[in-house]
Amino acid sequence: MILNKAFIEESNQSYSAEHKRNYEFVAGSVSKVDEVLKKLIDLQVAIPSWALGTGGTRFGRFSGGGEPADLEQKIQDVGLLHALNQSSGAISLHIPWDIPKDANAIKTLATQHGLKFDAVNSNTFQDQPNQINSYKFGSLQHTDKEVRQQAIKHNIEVINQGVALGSKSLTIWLSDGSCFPGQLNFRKAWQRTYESLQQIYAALPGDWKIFLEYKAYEPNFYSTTVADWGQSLLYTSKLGNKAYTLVDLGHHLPNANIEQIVSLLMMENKLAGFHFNDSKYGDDDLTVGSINPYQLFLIFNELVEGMDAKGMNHAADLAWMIDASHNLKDPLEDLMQSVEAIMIAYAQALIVNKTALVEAQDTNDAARAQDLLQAAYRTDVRPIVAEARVRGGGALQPVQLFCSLKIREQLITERGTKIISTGL
Ligand code: RM4
Ligand code: MN
Ligand code: MN
Repeated sequence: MILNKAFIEESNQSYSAEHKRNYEFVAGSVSKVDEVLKKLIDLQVAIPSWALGTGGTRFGRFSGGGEPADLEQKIQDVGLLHALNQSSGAISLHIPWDIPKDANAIKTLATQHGLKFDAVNSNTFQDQPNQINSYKFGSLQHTDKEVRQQAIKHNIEVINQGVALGSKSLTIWLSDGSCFPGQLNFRKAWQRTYESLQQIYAALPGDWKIFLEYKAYEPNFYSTTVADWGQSLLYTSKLGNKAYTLVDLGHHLPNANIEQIVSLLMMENKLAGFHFNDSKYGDDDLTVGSINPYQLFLIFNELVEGMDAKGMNHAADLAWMIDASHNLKDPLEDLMQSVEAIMIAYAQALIVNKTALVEAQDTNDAARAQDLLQAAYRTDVRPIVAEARVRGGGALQPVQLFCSLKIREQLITERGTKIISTGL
């Protein structure tokens, strides 16, 4: 389904007077608003192919209907999102959930929708039908060399799939670890994992990067072989300058100071980018900004500060990806809300009075520093984000338009109610 541009224009027209009032009000209090708008228009957030269907939990799955049946339909769904918000111009694939049968045809389809391919993700946390060796006791860390070889081979195949699509990076998330004390020799598991990663690293094309996620627990509950940012950084530092640490917001122990982690990874030029989501307890994969939008703002504040200190291009030098998937909401509404939350946090970080903040920090004025951050956070930047969307060709109110055009109903008519798309 392709969205008719006229619907967007018509809808924008109906909201335009109200928007103009709101935008002029906030724009008047923001310095260099045009620079902020430009940065917002440039930032593109990759949509995970595994989040376009209704997510399940380990207890069950309640399908929402009209889910994409194959990769082509997933690309069409991301195309819809991008048409509405003009900020979802990339897709991140999970292999083997989404193996392109004809890479050229898929690439052409993506280009028609204005989409690029962000990092490709490997999967050695599930056994696939016809797989010879099992990952029950791990993949890259496994005690059996044959299992490790199989997992290495899979990662190299994923790189090759990515090359065919024009992707430039491989994301590895390992579920490897142990559930019981004594089950695993930590040092040997680390060494085996490192040697496996070295082989994958050696297969990277010259202009490719490898991103290594960490996760504190789940599905292993006693130890994880890449458990935290320190462990990921140890691997990526030893691997070389094409290896980076990827921060998934849901992968920390409760109350971790993620913004500090981000700042230090950037200092070391080792921050790959993000898997954005939100959580209350663990790897909840909830809509970005739905639980703790202040933390998201603080992370963006460090990002903007760190990227500017290093002269980085905000849109191009880090990987901006969502890794959220929900079992209640319409997946497309959920993803639009996630992208919007990212844009809001980014806009708020861009309007922090940096000169004053540096001064407050240098003079140990903690009260002033707090005021400065919260002044930005409490500014309602939604009209600025909406203005950026309209200038980029998107909708002023993407979620409302999605609902009023009855897009999900149309997708259900086209695809039926019984399809279960691959993913979580
Ligand atoms: C993991 C991790 C990975 C994602 C899988 C589906 O918890 O976040 O990035 O690929 O879930
Ligand atoms: Mn992730
Ligand atoms: Mn996760």
